[in-house]
Amino acid sequence: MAVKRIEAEPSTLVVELDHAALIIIDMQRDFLEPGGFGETLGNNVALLKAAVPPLQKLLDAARACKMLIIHTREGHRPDLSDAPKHKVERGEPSLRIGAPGPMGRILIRGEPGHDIIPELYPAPGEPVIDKPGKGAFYQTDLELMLKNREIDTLFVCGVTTEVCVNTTVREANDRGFRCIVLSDCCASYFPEFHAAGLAMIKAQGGIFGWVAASPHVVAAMDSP
Ligand code: C5J
Repeated sequence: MAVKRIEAEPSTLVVELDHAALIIIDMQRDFLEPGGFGETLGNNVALLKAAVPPLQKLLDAARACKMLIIHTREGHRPDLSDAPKHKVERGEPSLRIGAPGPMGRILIRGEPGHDIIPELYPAPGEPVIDKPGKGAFYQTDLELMLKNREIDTLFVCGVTTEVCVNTTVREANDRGFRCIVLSDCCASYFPEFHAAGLAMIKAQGGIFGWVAASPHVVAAMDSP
């Protein structure tokens, strides 16, 4: 696979796609569909849907160029033994993590709401990382998987920009990975947090990483 130039902020990047992976954060029904965790917290889940069409194109391009694609899901064991007390005890008791909802128990592994939305469903062989926290590196084997495949650059997208995407990018940056966040393939329930989340990543010469619009990345993946 060739070395590609990618238009990004704060600077253009040269990326060896063989050493890059696409990390899709938490595109789960619980965050994107009515009746899930996101909505129980009082959010308008429709705001997250804008990221789905560009992400579908990006996913197709990454699959076509045989890039490593990793999906993540935030959630907990049914007995909540991996869920911190102070995470569970937030909000209205009937709407908390583990409470029954229209898509099963909220944010519990194995429940329909915990799964990835059909539009972006993992293909056979694409790893899915189940994470108990906001960051995809915390208490998971993601770092080992990336190092074993000699990955040094991560294209990061998903929801929400300022929570799980930002936390993962910060964790990755401290572990030596170069992150490129796809601005139109991320979303937030709060448009101003989306903008601030991206601004914080690329500020100060790219203090946590780079930000690019997905058409630039798709073009790089598509070019021979
Ligand atoms: C949140 C996430 N927002 N995936 N999770 O609780 O960003």
